[in-house]
Amino acid sequence: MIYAAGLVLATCWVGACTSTLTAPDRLSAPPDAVVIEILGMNGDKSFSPNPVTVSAGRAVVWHNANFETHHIVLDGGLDADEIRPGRFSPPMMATAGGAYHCSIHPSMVGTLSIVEQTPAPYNKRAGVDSSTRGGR
Ligand SMILES: [Cu+2]
Repeated sequence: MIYAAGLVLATCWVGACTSTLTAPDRLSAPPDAVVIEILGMNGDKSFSPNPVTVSAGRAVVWHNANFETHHIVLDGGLDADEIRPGRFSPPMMATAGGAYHCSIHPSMVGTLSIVEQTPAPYNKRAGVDSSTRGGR
């Protein structure tokens, strides 16, 4: 049972799958992910870098560098779930930018901008589509 669960997580870790959205509190970020640091409750300075611009399709993770638990929600619907101190959110596929905030501390606000880039043929990933959004 434990081995099976670990295998599923490892599979999702490499690719993109919806079940990653239910597995918060990762100990590390994917090597190609864009990391946004959660600094604490400080308005639009709660996150670094902020605002951040990410190429379409890149994985984005939040790292909680603060001593409190935070819960990142994008206004467009993506939910990065609760992130305990020192942990990472599940990787979120950057398909739509916009404002995001902490649902526990609504004063914590940030902006994620997505820029389209000409995709190289080998860069196409199967399974990255609208089904990776949301999760709840
Ligand atoms: Cu918070």
